[in-house]
Amino acid sequence: MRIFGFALLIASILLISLDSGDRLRAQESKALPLDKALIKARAGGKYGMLLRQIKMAEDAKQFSDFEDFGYRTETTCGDYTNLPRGYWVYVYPYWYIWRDRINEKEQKRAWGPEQVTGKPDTAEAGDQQTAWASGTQDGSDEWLMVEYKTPVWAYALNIYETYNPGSVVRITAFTLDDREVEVWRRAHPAIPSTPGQIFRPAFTSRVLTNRLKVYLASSIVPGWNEIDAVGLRGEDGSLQWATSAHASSTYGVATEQLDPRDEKIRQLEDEVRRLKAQLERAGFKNSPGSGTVPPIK
Ligand SMILES: [Ca+2]
Repeated sequence: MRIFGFALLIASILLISLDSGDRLRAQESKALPLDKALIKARAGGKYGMLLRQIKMAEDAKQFSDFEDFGYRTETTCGDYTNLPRGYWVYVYPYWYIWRDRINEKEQKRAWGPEQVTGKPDTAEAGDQQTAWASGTQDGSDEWLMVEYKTPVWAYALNIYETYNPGSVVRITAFTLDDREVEVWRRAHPAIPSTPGQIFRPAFTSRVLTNRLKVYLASSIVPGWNEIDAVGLRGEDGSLQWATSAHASSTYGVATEQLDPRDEKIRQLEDEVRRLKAQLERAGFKNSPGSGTVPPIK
């Protein structure tokens, strides 16, 4: 009887461990193909401009296979640090961190990176508000990240350089698991004799992607190196225009819309300052250790 009980115990331990192994395998098999996962992570087209994608398979325990977690400001998660603020969506086994809520999209700022989205609309070469301009003319090198609706095997970019062209020196593409892969580079900028150009670098490596990063040697190509639009050519001959854009800096930042949360925090800070001032006027001191005890006269 005792032996039977022991055998039963062993059998149940075996069953439990088999079960957890099965569950792990089931979890692995439920990971969607990455292009489908990307669509799901947009939460019905609600989010755009992917900033980071981090692998956190263990979060499936808490969030199952999908979670629209909303706007987050924390900058660390597990072993990951320096994460950008944004809208977090979990699609097993990744967190996707998006910059934009599409339906809250503000008007395009003059010279903002959002001017790069859509078809070219800068008719004439020159310093035009309908193109992206970096924060300074030559103060630093810059980059421009462009995102497209549909991942394709990327073949080339059509870069509409509408002011001081020739600064593009490197292009990378992000794989659907967020690895940055170099697809084109040259050692030096090449300034054309024309005031603008459509630059069409063809890639030297194959990547399935919908997100690319264009690096500009802005510091050594004098003046603002403005870009109006960036088309993505697929190996299948398709051409897409960017749906979102992100940049190292922008001249358009002066008119940037505040995040409503930042505005709320600012209001609260003002309120705290006002209250502090009132307290001080009433004879309460705000210094370490003094608490709220009024000074002795
Ligand atoms: Ca420049």
